[in-house]
Amino acid sequence: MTEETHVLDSPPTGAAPDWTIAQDWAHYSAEDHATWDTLFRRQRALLPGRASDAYLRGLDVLNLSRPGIPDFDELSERLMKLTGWQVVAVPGLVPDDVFFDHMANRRFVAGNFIRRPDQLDYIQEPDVFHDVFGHVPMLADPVFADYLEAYGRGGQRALELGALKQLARLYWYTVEFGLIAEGGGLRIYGSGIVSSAAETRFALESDSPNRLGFDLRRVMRSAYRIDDFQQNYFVIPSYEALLRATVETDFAPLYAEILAQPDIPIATILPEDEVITRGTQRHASAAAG
Ligand code: HBI
Ligand code: FE
Repeated sequence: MTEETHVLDSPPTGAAPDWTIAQDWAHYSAEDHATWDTLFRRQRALLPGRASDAYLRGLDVLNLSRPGIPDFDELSERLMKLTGWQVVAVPGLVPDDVFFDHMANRRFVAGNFIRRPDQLDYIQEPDVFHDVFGHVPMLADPVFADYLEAYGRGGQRALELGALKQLARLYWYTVEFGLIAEGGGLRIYGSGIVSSAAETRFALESDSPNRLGFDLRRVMRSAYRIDDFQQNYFVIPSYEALLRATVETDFAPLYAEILAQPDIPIATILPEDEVITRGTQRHASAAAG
C-alpha cells in the first residue's frame, strides 16, 4: 500500500499458501461492529454529491448499508453476479506478487480486522473498513472491475520488469486517491479518500492541493506521500478512458523511458500539466511548520 511496505516472507500460521484466511464473521465483537457502523454513518452522510455515481451505486447494490461488518461470503455472492469479483480475507499486508495474483484473478484481498475505537481517523495498515467500504463498491462497476484485473496482470509484469514502484504510483493516484470529472464538477472515487472523512473534504473543497488532468506517464513518474493528505490529485475524464489508457499502452518501453528520467517531486506542476485547480499548498506548508 506504500512506496515501502514491510511484510513477512511467508504466510502466518493459519493462513493458506495464498495468504487467505477464513473471515470467521462470528469472531467480531459488538465493539467491532459498532466501529464499522460509526465509520459507515459518518462517511455515508458525506458522500452524496461528493462520491462518483459508480461508487454510490456500488454501495447500494451490494447492500453495504446493513449494520455491522459485512460477511465476505455474502458480499462475494452479490459481486460475483455483477462483475465476477470476490472478496477474500487476509490477515494484513500481503507480498506484492500475492496481491497481484489475487487481483489478476478477480479476487480482492481485504483485511480481516477492524481498527480500534481510538483509531477512527487513522490507521497504518488497511483494515476491513478501508478495504471493504473504500474499495469494494467500485468493483461493482463493470469498467472499473476490468481496470483492476488489468492492474493485477500489469503488476505481475511490472515485477518482472523492475518497475513496481512506477506501477504502484498508478494504483495510488487512481484506485487509492483518484478524482473523476463528473456531473459538471469533480467527484471522488479513490478508496483512501472515500474511507476518510477529513480527506473527503480536503480532496474536493480545500484550496491547498493541485488538481491535475490524469496522464499515465506523468502519474507513473510522480512521487507520493503516505503520511498526510495528497498535494496533487489526478482527475480522470471517465473510467473507460482510464481502462483504455492501461490496456492500450505497451508498458515495457514506457517503463524503460520512465526509469531513465528523474521522479517528479510531490506538489510539482509541470508546464505540460492540465491544471484543473492550482493549489496554495498552504496545508503542506502549515504541516511543515
Ligand atoms: N496487501 N492486503 C494488502 N493490501 C494492499 O493494498 C496491498 C498489499 N500488498 C502489496 C500492496 N498493496 C502494494 O505493494 C501494491 O499496490 C504495489
Ligand atoms: Fe487501499
